Amino acid sequence: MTSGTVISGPRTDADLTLGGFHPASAPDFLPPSVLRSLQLQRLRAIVQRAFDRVPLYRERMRQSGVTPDSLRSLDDVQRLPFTEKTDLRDSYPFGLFASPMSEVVRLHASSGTTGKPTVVAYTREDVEVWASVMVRSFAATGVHRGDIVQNAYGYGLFTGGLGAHYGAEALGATVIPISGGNTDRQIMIMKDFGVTAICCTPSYFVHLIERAAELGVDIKSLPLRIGVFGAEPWTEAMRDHIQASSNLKAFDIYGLSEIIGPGVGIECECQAGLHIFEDHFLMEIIDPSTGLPCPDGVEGELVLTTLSKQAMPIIRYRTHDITAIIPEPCACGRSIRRIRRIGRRSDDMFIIRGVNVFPSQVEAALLAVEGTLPHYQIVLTRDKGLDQMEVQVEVTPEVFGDTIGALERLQRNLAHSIENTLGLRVDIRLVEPHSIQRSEGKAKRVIDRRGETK
Ligand code: DLL
Repeated sequence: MTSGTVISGPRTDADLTLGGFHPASAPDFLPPSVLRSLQLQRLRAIVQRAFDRVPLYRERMRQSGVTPDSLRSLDDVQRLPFTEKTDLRDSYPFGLFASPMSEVVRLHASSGTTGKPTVVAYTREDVEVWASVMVRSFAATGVHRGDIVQNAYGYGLFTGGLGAHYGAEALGATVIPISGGNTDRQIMIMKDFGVTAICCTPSYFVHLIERAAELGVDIKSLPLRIGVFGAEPWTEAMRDHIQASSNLKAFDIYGLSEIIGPGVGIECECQAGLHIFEDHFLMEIIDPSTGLPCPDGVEGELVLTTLSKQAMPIIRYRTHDITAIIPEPCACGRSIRRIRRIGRRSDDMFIIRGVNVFPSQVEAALLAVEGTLPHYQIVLTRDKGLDQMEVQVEVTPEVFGDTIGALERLQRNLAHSIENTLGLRVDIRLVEPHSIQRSEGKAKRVIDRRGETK
């Protein structure tokens, strides 16, 4: 048994349906004081490992005058230097590894927007810990042995596919490793195999719903119960759309390759924030401009430290994901704390005529108006030095066939909804169904052409 797997607990019938996994015996429910001392013990060990084995960490710790054995409390983590994505890029490909290649059993990589990808490594134990947090993730949503899981996250260097695969399999569910894309085949399999749970990005699931309708498949009549959606920001309005157009319950799953992949955190059946698997990931929320800690409940940037990853420990990683710790305990009884849904990244923000805009605000404003589909794109241009923002949004086929007057009314309503949210007048372009490119993975919401125009 590895540190991440289930602590032995009662063997009941429920145990058996979960493939031997009993949620109540998982570290999700540890008394907070036990959890905190486990975290401190692991923090000290991992910082020592990073210090001993990774020159970059040793150098940084020396510069800031911190030694691993000077960490006396969890708050002492704040004395350690941050790690940025550029550190991973600068150490490309293997410079941050803390294990010899003979112990590394897996590599993944995430394609950055520029240049070389960032590479991440796993020992056998790391892969087991990853599977264990994914087991706990699926179990939190109600997936169990006997479920048929269609895994439409991309397999390959992206962590989504294999991460969800190992977890679902370890839980004892039946996995269909279909990967992303080939939408018509996805729908055929979903129907013919009696799929009960699906994993993919929320934007891809919206596409699947729409394509199923075109193929005459009524998603609502299928046994599909649970959707495990993540890898990109989405809104409550999007969840409402998904749940209303299918009969499944849609859960938000969070993760990032640098930390482990999917399975850093997930919503439980209460759907009220994401529980972070704190026994493996130490979280902090900081003010992104000062680097200082934010009190619970206050929004800031999520900073994560891996507490058990052997091949590539990551200390105080600046995720750029904006969220807040939810101070109240969850009704599910898990003691591991929750964060709010990640609606945005600090580097997603763009500024239009002095107003800070996040794509998720636009999504929420659009979906508040009936008659649109959650397919939209924001196009930024510059005209005579002035920034322009156009929101292209697809309308439903019924609306598209409507009178010019009705379309103009919709356009006005959308413009108002966005103006109310952002305090900014933007151009709205209603486009016909299917004209915005569908993504099989992470959706691209913003096209910034300001550099191309005058
Ligand atoms: O997207 C890992 C993953 C796979 C998560 C499948 C969930 C499901 P990366 O490609 O490294 O890893 O991208 C990580 O994606 O820093 C966030 O900005 C964003 N992200 C991931 N999950 C969510 C989510 C995977 N649930 C980056 N909500 C992160 C909002 C998310 N953003």
